Amino acid sequence: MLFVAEEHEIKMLNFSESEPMVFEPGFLRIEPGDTVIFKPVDLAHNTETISTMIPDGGQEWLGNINEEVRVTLTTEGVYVYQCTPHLILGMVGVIQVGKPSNLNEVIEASSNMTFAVNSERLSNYLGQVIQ
Ligand SMILES: [Cu+2]
Repeated sequence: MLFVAEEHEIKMLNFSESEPMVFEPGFLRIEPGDTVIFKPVDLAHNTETISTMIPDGGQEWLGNINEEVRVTLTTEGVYVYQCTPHLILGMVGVIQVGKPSNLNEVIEASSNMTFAVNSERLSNYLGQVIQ
């Protein structure tokens, strides 16, 4: 079978259908070598990896506010990222790249995080990871 790398878009939004301050989709599963593009659809958001919640050797990224970010993920694992100004509002997202070898470490690290609102969001996303 021929492997073709794909591109996936994640929108940075003030509102999705039912949730405020949200990445859409907030959980994304891709194959190693695929590219993710973060689209600043609404203003005042960014995307930044949480360094304790990515796989060993995984790519980190840090976007400016309102900046479109394009990242190709080749290292397998679970990546958690945030919108820095809205982290306290639970504006986080999860990308699963191939096998989720670091899932337990990420779940453990997530237990140290506190959010003012949308506090179930991160655990909901992590619950969608497929072993
Ligand atoms: Cu934001």
